[in-house]
Amino acid sequence: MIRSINTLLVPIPTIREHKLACTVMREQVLVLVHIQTEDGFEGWGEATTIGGLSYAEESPHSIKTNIDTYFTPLLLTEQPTTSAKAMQLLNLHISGNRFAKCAIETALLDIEGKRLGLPVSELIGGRVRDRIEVAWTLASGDTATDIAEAKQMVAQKKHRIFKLKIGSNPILDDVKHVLAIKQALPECRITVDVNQAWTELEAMKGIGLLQAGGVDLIEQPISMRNKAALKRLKEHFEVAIMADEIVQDPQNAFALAADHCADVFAVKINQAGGLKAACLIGQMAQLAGIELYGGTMLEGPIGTAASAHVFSTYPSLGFDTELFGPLLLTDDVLAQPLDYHDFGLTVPTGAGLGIEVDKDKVYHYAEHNAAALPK
Ligand code: MUC
Ligand code: MG
Repeated sequence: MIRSINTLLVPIPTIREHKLACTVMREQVLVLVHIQTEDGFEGWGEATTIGGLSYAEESPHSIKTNIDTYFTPLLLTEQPTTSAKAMQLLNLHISGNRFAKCAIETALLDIEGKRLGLPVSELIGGRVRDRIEVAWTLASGDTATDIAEAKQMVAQKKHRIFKLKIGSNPILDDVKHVLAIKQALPECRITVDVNQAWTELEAMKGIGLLQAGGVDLIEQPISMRNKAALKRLKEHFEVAIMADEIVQDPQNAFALAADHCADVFAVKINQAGGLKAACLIGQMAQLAGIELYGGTMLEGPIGTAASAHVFSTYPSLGFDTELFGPLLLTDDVLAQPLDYHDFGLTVPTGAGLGIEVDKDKVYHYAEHNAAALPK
């Protein structure tokens, strides 16, 4: 039996400004979900968005409000006995709200894993890898700062794949910035994320120049509403084109996969609507011959651990992951931080998510946000 479901808004400053085409981030607000059961188990889940409502249709506040107002009464009344039954119930009675659903499913799977003594990865298909490589996103807004940051990351064996956020400057300025970084780091994989900022014509020009300069992957160059144009770009260029914002729930991923609209899918647990939905998207991509990339909604450590469990189950993860969210934050909310070393992250092995949340830290940051405290 579920005894309680509490939600908290936990804002944590970022280590530097993080500039995307749609927003500039100075903090990340983690929406944490804490579920307790009558038989003494507790589970944690997390949802994040990027820049409030800048990136997607849910915000930290909408996630908290909708869980408190709609999800929690439904779950406490119906008392589903498993995470699968809970998700069935939520999907039947609540439309949309995939980020909120993801946070709830994460907490319930954490509990289920603890009860069974198994890591979440074993409940959602079974892990085939214990370590995953992690890219870093250079987004300071300044070329020299980005190069210095990247060189330091390589020297410290933290990251050797770099993603650049572009799309907010004139195309030729962005291309110059990317190619300067590619030239300064010839051994590294350099990818760009345009976050939908270009028109199809701009994308034809920009991608052509980036491809000629040796860039390795182009992410969501155009609007998520223009599926046909994404397919045209994918067919026109040799460089791999990755779908991100356009990949949403499994239903919509199925249509994209069937139509082979991209070379690579970025999968994000929040965007997918949960961990099992993200596994399903991975399986569909695999069947359609589409490569996989483990994406991030810049989650903190709880969402990142949950994502790592999902990506550990993918038979192949050709373009690796970008699970660097916790490293962008000035503080951690775990008793023991996630294990990042040698360019990658170790998938936790303990029961459930395999992490221990530092409640004092959580409440310390939540107190900066009075409305965030549990009732
Ligand atoms: C996105 O669009 O991929 C991932 C890394 C980052 O800096 O922003 C996110 C969102
Ligand atoms: Mg992206």
